Amino acid sequence: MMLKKAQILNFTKLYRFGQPFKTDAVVRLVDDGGFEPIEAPLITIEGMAVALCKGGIAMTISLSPEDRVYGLGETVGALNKRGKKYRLYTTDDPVHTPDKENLYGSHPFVLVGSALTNPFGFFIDYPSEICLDVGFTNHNVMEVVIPSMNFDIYFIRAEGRTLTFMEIVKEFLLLTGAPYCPPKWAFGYQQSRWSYPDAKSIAETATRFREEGIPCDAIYMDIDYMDNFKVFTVDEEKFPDFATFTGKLKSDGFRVIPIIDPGVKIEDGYGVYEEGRRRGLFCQTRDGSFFKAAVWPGLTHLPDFLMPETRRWWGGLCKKFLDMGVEGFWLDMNEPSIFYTPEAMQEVFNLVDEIKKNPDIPKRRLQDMLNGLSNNRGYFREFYHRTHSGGRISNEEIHNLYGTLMTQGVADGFITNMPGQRYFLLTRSSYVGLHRYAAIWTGDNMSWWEHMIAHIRMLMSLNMAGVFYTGADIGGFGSDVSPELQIRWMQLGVFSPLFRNHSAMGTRRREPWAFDGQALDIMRDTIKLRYALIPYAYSEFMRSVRELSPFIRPLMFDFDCRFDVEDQFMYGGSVMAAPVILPNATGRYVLLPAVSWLYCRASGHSAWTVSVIPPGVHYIDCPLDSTPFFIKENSILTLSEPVNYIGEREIDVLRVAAFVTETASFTYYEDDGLTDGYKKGVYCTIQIDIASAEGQYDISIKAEGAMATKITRIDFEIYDRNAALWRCSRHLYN
Ligand code: MIG
Repeated sequence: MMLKKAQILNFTKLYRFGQPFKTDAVVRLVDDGGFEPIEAPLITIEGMAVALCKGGIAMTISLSPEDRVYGLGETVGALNKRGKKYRLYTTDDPVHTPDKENLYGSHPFVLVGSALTNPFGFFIDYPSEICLDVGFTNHNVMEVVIPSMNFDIYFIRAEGRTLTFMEIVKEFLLLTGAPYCPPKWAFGYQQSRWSYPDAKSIAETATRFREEGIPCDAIYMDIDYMDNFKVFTVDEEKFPDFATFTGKLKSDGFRVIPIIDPGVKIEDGYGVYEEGRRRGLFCQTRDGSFFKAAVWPGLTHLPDFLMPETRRWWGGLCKKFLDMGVEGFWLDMNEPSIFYTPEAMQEVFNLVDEIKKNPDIPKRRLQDMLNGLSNNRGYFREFYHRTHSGGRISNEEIHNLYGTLMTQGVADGFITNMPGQRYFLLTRSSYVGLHRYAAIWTGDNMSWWEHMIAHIRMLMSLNMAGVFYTGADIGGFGSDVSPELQIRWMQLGVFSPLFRNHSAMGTRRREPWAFDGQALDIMRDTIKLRYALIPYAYSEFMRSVRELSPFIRPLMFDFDCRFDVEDQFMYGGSVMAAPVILPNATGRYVLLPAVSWLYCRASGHSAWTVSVIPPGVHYIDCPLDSTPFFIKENSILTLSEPVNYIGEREIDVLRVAAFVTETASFTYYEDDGLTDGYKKGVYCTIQIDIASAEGQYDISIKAEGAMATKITRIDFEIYDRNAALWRCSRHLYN
């Protein structure tokens, strides 16, 4: 076994096994001289037992009873990963039941520890399957199997002092890079559907939002906008004048976000196909012919995104859409998803022929064969990518990178064609490193109450993996939704960075007006609450990115508490969300750690019922028409009047809601929301400090920065320990 070791950053040691494939996950690279060889036969590293297993390596870590295991990004299962098996192998599985081991992304970053032990983290940089048995077979043992001798493992732990979970995440982000910032409008509400059939129906949907007075910033175009599912085409009959269409929508405050799938339809005369074939940019089979995979367009070729040339080509193809006013894309099917291959389908036909001749063959065999068609593991061993050294590598060996490489191509297309501008980019499949230039959504969930908690868990786990801007389809993608579930899910959506209502073909409509009048009113109020909170959410999101600390995190990360709470989360530093996630409930239990909390039951953006609740476990009332959240003792929230879309008008009056028993501070943040200027310091802040002083409050506000703030007045609503309200206003003279 070839092994060497290097110290990186303050708390990270890299162990390099063999010659790993370069994934681009890590930004802090070590050159060859930075390593020291490990000579002795290896039995343990950093307390993990290492053994040869299945042509690769098995690592065993013993867990103490109080250890929590967090991380792994996008997976099915609890926040604390203990008690389940996971398989990191990207796949398009649309049924996220609790027994599933893998989903669309691979995020091999794990945190282990508790308040009693010295927490540590590790990241295995390896782009194909990793299997983890996290205290499933044996509650006190975690086993990690990597079927390869070539990979990097980064081990994060401090010597002589204890790292917190927050510090471990920060170290991981120093290693892998700062998270992506979408444009500010991405914090608005977004409407999607598979599919709005044509330009007319999208325009009508947009108009309806404005007529109903429901804020909305983006509308999605699912696969039916294309001509016969041919990627980078637009069906001219359904979308006759695309540039005028996007321009009109933009002037009403809507961004249009088309979907892009990787499979290129095999069809003579179709330019993308012909160019890809001519330039040899598709994945090949062993014999050097282009690999054929069936997806939505029928038979397609899959672009070989491992080749920089293919990524540049793909990024360039996006330009046509950017020129027509598109400012965001949504990338799907990039695990990659394969419905079947012609060879696999031929086997089905053969079996059918056999059954025709011999009726004794059990029909079950046909059923099993059909079930095994889509995304059969064997397909990924049958096609190859070309490497930069002119060799080739099977998809199986770098499987988890496919979606990330595709996304990189599109991100570079934006950066080249819209220099200095922020772009909106959402992808389904992902690997570590993608968090620097794109966001993900969590795929095809269902309209099940059970998937609300799955959404909350993924928000927290993905934030640990650096994907701060993320979310699940609000209301659930597959199956029909009840108005109650849709409302409760929208109330969770208020605290989901990506707040997108999306649903599958054939399911009940989800636009707020598709329900009864009362449901519509509640949804409008809920979305307005989201917009009212943007001055807070955006400030805290941008701070999280600057400070490399997760925007959304479990209570355990902020408080020295021993409880695993999976259905409450911190949303920035001042707010805890505690959505109602059970049917027919008019309230819920909450665990309030450490301090007192101001419970806000918000029916809309201004009608709040508030009460102060001491630390402990409490049952809180929360009828269907109200969104529950908590303001932490001695913290501050900044709000504004909701707008119909971000940028509709300048926010010049800030509303501050604060719960102050001693002192509280908050940094309100403002930038143009559209460019990368923030990276060069082009933003401004208002430092707000409030101190309680004998039934009064001392308030100090201080604007700073390279830009002048637009805020001219701040209206304060300060609650004391009895929830008594004190109001005042302050002017800013810029
Ligand atoms: O095979 O484009 O996850 O959001 O609406 C299904 C149609 C393909 C899966 C995506 C979903 C999208 C759907 N797509």
